[in-house]
This record gives sequence, C-alpha cells and structure tokens, in this order.
Amino acid sequence: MDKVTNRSFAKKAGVAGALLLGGLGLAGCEVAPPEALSKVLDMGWPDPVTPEGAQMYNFWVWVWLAAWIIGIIMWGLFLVAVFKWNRKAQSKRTNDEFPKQLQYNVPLELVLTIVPIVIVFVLFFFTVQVQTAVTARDKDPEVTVDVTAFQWNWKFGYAQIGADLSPTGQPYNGIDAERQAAAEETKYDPEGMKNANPIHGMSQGDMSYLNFNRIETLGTTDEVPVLVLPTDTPIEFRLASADVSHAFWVPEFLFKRDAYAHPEANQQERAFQIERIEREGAFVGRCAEMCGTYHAMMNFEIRAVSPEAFRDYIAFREQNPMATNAEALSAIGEAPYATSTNPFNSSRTGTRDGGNFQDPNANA
Ligand SMILES: [Cu+2]
Repeated sequence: MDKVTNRSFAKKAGVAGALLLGGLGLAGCEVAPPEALSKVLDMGWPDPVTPEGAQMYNFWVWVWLAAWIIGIIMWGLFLVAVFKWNRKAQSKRTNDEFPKQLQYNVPLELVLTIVPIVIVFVLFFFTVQVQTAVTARDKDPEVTVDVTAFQWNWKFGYAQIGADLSPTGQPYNGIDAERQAAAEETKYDPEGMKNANPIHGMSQGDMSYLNFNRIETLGTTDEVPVLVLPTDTPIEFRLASADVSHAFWVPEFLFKRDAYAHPEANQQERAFQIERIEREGAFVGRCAEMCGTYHAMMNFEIRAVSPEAFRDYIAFREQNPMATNAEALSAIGEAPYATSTNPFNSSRTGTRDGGNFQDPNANA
C-alpha cells in the first residue's frame, strides 16, 4: 500500500469510528441488546421493571459483550504465542530463526496504547451516562414515599401524592404533624442536662431527621411489610435509618441505596426517583447492608397495582385509620400478605439450644 491510499484508509476508518461512537453515544443504553444475547450474558440479573433498571441492564449486557470480544481476541493471541512460539515448536523448525521481533515498532505500540485508552473512555462515558440518568432527581414524582429502616424491619409512609392519584383530587400531604413535632422535640438535650452530648449540643436521641406520616405500613416479625405503589407513575423514595446503616434494595429495580441515620449530617443523598414501575406485580425487597443478627430477615415487598387501585387503596386507608394494611389490600382485591417472600422463623428454640446442641457427656 502506498502512502496516499494508506492515509485515505485511515481517514475512512476514523470517520466510520466517529460515526459509530457518535451513534452509540446518542442512543446510549436505551438500546436493548438482542434478547437471546441478554439471556446468555446477563449473568442472572433479574428482568428490570423500571426504565432506570432497563438502562443499567442494557449497559451491563453490552459491557459483558465488549469484555467477551476483547477477551476472546486476547486469549487467541496468548494461545498463538503459547503454541506457535514455544521451545518445542521452535526446535522442530529447521532454521534457527527467532519469531518476528516487533519491539520499537512505533505505529504498533501507538495502536496498543491508544486502543485500551479508547476502550476505557467508552466504558467511562456510558458509565457516567447511565449513572447520571439513574440518580437524576428530575422525574417530577407523583408519589413520595418515606422509607425508614430499623433493626430489623421497615416502615413505609406516604409523604406526598399528586392530585391525579389522591382520593380527594387535591395534592395529598401525608405528614403526621403531631408525631413530626414530637420528633423535633428530641433534637436538643434539655438545658442543664448532665453529661449532655458535646456535639453542637445535639441530643444523642435526635429523631428529628426521621419522617412520620399519617398512612404508614410497619413490618413486624410475623408480617412482611407490603408497600403498595402505582404502576406508570414517577415515584420518589426518601430513605433513612432509625439506628445502624441499612440498605434499600429491590432486585427488580436493579438498584440499592444505603439508608443512614442522619443522612444530611452524613453527607448522604437520601432520595432517589424512578420514572415508573412498568408492570403490576409483587417484587421482593431486601436489606443489602449487614446490619446485625436478623439482617437476613429484613425483607419487604413492593406491590405494584394500577393507578386506580392505588387511589382506592389510599382512600381506604385514609378512611379506615384503624384498619390493617392486609385489610386495605383485601379491600382492593389484592392478596393481603406478601407473596414474594415469607416471614422467617426468628425463634432460636430448636435452632441453637435445642436441635443443634450435642451433650459432650452423653456417652461418657
Ligand atoms: Cu438492615
């Protein structure tokens, strides 16, 4: 190849590469990989039920595809080197020649430097793109839910509901003013208290950062809390912990976030949003931060129902403040208890002191 054609080829390749990258960049991870490919490459990730989840899922599969392609090329090169240029293969050659020596080949070394840099840039670009979309708080939520994690369960409360989904047709403000005011009282130690907390005079029992709502769903040892949410609705979750660090995780959202005590003081963004839940159903939720003895039992369920059923559910709970969540679920024709997970047996009888105990003196 003479120099002129060489240069025009490089130019064409450059333009084609730029177009390809530009196209990918514009489309981003909205583009789903072919389904058959996803099933092989998703490494068991659940099917996402939110647009944010879909973006992460697509990115995950595309990255695996790129990794496999690069991996296969690299393994191919290794194997060629191992089998073609080993000592035994060399001894069979009649001439005593070394393989072609490629060091100090400047164009080749430039390519081998630039290609990995381009790969890193492309991965970085899409990582930032997906991460920005997933954590963006620009989704104009219709429903805002307060999530309070504690050892070892969850409390969910409805903080705000837009006019479209509110039973009154007016924007619904779910704050429980009385309990919120009581929580505010815990902020500072009483004047003249002995051994007061030295940090800015704040009380160690400060609960003012927690949110309290009129309609709440509280999990217990015997009942997995079921958080009812509407499909096709932007939702904001506001997380906090009443004690140690926990993490809110819904596998089908493909998203986890830590729930901290005092999130603001800990420089943590407690809120995240989803554009919508795309289908009705029961989706298990878990605590994803090792938080103590019963961490593994800290499950909850998200029950996604139609926006109409959600409005009926909120209306029922508003009108029947003494009714249980199970009764409200029954009232809208839903299964009253969690269907995606069960309460665990938290009894230690028979699991530690009973069945597992072997008396060393029994056969003496
Ligand atoms: Cu936990």
